Amino acid sequence: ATKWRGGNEQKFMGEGQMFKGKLIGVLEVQEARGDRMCQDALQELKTAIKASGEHKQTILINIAVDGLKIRDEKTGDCLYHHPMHKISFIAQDMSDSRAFGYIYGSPENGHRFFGIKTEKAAGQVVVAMRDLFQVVFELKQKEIDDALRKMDKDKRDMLPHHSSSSMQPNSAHLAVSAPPPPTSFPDGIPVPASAGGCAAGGPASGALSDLLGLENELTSIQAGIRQTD
Ligand code: I3P
Repeated sequence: ATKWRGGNEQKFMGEGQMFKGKLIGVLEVQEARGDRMCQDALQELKTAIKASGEHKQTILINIAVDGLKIRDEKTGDCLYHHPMHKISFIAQDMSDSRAFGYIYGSPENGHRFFGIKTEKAAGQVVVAMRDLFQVVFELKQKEIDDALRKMDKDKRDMLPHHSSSSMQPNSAHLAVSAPPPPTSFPDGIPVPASAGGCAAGGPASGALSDLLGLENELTSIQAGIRQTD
């Protein structure tokens, strides 16, 4: 079961948590998740960098609410910025306590594995990413809740003759206001089947598609939490 980790939000505001490391390499992978695949990718990247005779690029890893940023340590340039909802898997190197990797991407654009050597124990970075998944999940829940409240209010404003209670069944499906532990949605946040159709027209279509985007992000974050548990 997921432990409730309150009070973590502050750690991930602004620059968030920072770790030193080296970029072992980046490799295209076929799947969004899979430990065996990640272990193989790490070994392949390590072999390749060694064979090249080059030093690995030294990096700073920022872990914050807007995602994970990999910067060049010397120049400070941001090399990659990866929002958490597109990080689908994290794997610690089984043969090296100072290495880990994660998969970033989407079914449309493909998945890439990022192999990283850490200055200290890789577990520290993995724990920070897991805690961040939790924090981002809670923030997204709040955003959805606020969006639903606003949609209900807009509907009431636009349809003064409808009682507000007629809107209740719709929002009940999506209600996430009570903060249950994320594992209480084993199959993801239920989105009403009719919602996609509704998005095609009507005054609330913009708000609804935003909401569905958020729901998808929430579902991805949830998958991340489950994986890191
Ligand atoms: C170095 C050694 C270091 C490694 C470094 C290698 O090889 O393996 O452990 O740093 O990588 O060059 P050697 O012992 O032959 O000098 P990490 O442990 O941080 O990977 P680098 O050159 O890519 O920094």
